[in-house]
Amino acid sequence: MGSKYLTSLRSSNDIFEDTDALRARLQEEGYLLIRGFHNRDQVLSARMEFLRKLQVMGRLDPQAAIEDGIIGSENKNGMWGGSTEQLLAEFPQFLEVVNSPSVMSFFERLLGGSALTYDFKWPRAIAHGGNTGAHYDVVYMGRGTKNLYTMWTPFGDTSLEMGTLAMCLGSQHFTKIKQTYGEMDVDRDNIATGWFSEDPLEIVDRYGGQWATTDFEAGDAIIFGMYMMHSSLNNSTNRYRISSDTRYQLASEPVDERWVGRKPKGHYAWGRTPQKSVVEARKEWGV
Ligand SMILES: O=C(O)CCC(=O)C(=O)O
Repeated sequence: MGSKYLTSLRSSNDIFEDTDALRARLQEEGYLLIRGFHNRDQVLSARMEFLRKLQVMGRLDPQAAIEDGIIGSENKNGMWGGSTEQLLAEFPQFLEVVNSPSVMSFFERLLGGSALTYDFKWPRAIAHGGNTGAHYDVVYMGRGTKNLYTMWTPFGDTSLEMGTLAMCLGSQHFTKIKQTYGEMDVDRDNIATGWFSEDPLEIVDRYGGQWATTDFEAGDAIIFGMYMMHSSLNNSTNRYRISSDTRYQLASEPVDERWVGRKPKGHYAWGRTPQKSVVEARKEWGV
């Protein structure tokens, strides 16, 4: 932290009421970090839904208090990506947080019109050693408007050591990467993982930019666009890092049909063999 590779994210709470300033910041810096964006008590109730699920799955340390979310001996993630119907059955408090009237009205204000959220959402509990490689979200959900936004919400106070989300500042302007990797679609091109790189330092050394992250508290959220490269830090603790990523856009713009409706079809071709590796693809793209 404080090196050429990693700095702190800045909060946009000071301009929260100023829609033009929020838009300008999102445009210039690629993200909006809002402290206390959600109701903290609701976030903590949703956290308990995930913890109870982990307990039922036998994933928690049985000696520890459920609230602590201590990872059990199998050290397995919980990945619960699903439709509104599936999530409503298991995690109704979670949906109350990410679909809340205040979240929707924020996106309506930011985007300047009626907003919708993709039905498919990605809550997850990341075990020790887990992390997410560097990627643009567009490669997973780029078939509708590109004016689509991700909101990442931690469900619990989440220190750097637990594996917070990190933005690559400046990556929204990596023209060559946007024109090659950024045009990829994992279901069409079937490139393994969809991650551009698992080496965050390589990106800074070759393309510039600087990674930025912060400790998060329950209630905080970060919002960013489809061409903001991001990854997560490693969870180096014995506690689950619980978070979700959810998506929002103008209702008047085209949607990526894989992620909306009662039974969204999701990724339908990605993962079939043979897959191309990103290393091979990057050679072809020249990036
Ligand atoms: O939570 C993570 O590890 C990754 C989340 C992510 O990639 C996203 O929010 O788009």
